[in-house]
Amino acid sequence: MQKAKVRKVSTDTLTSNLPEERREQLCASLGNVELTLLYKASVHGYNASAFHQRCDRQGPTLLVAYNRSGYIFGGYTSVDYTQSGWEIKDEEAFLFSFQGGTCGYIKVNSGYNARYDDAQGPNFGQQLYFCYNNQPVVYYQGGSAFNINTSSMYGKDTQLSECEVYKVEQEPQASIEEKPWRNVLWTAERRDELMKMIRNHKPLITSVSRVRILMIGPVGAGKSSFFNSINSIFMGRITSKAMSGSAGTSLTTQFRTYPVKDGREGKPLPFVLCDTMGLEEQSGAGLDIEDINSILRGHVPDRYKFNPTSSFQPDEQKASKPASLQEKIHCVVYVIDATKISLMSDKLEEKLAAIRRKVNSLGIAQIVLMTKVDEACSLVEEDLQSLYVSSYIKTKVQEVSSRLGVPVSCVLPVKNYSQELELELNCDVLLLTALQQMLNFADDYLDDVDPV
Ligand SMILES: Nc1nc2c(ncn2[C@@H]2O[C@H](COP(=O)(O)OP(=O)(O)OP(=O)(O)O)[C@@H](O)[C@H]2O)c(=O)[nH]1
Ligand SMILES: [Mg+2]
Repeated sequence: MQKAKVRKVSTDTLTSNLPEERREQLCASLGNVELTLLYKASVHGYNASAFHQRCDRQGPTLLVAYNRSGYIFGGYTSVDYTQSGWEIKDEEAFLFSFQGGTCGYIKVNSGYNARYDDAQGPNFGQQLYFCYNNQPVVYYQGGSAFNINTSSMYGKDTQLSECEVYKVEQEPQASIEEKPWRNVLWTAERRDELMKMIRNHKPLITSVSRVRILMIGPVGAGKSSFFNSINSIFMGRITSKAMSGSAGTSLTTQFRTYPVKDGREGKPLPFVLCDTMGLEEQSGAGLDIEDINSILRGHVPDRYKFNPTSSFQPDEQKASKPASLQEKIHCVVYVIDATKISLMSDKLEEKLAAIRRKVNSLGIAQIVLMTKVDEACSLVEEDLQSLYVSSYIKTKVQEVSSRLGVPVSCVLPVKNYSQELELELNCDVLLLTALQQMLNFADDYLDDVDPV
């Protein structure tokens, strides 16, 4: 359910009730899509046959319900309505509800019986029925396809004021810019040159033998994967030393400082990638801003286990004398998932802004690594070399730059290794370019820092 690129609701003569901002959020979670309004209950009737007449055999659809208490909620199914009388398996099905400015998503369990495809009105998992009994109501009964809380989903107000079904279609192509907006040489020579520059990099200050780069970002953004990807390039094969994957909360729970070697028997490279637990929007969950402060100052040891409810307590003796410059962080990298930028909540944005203020106050260099560009744009998924001609990626880079308040030139899009079994030249070039830039930025910091 990712792949973002939006716009356009084509409504023919029907007028959509879906506010622009809500539509954009939904589109962002659905991918490169266009929405066409097929059915509108207030016009066509809260009536199962009217619904089927307009919505059967239309491919993927998004149902959006509205109640009088102001809730907007519904569900997505990627499988046609056909009145087959079968239980429908649909691994992509999900439910959603807007709470405040953010959209909550609920996955329909493992895909089986995501819907019962009968002649009645729309349902999800034979649990949540819309236009139930041909009435403007929503009806929920428990079951195993998913678990919802009816008070947070629709404020327990079962009376619908509207119910709309949209056809969801992939936009044919993201548009292509005539000229690339950044120049990259996608050649093996360039990759080798970047590797050589990184290998031979000498931090500006002799007391610092390795540049320490700290990765910070929301859960699942690709922090650990970035380390794995860089490690893979220098090892010459895909590696997965840092645990990566997806879970509701951060998979990484320890502070890890990863040196990278130049090949299996090779020398350590002049940088260390520091991996952290993911950020979460609530306070008391995920990585804590006080912990970040201690990491920046070089007080937190490798393998320190984060505790979201209490921050790192430095050893009193150690904390009283400042850590050496070598132990401190020289460059902070904000790792942001390109497919989640529009969905980033205000709370998370505020948390990131607070971290930025902290990092700014210490004068440490900062960069944004925008990951999952392959998932964000179908053009790029097909060919990574389209990255800098994709107008969609360009808008995402601008969006992340304005949400985080960093210049566009500090946003570096990459695709991490995630499911590949072999290294790929284009991936390497982008990842190495990003790493090289981190080393340069760290140099700027070291150039300016007081060595004492
Ligand atoms: N397609 C694609 N998948 C990616 C990319 N980067 C990461 N992933 C996948 O995204 C998921 C999360 O990646 P992680 O590296 O574990 O993310 P993280 O930021 O370390 O997450 P936490 O430690 O849980 O906070 C994994 O399944 C990765 O394979 C990318 O650039 N493209
Ligand atoms: Mg991780």
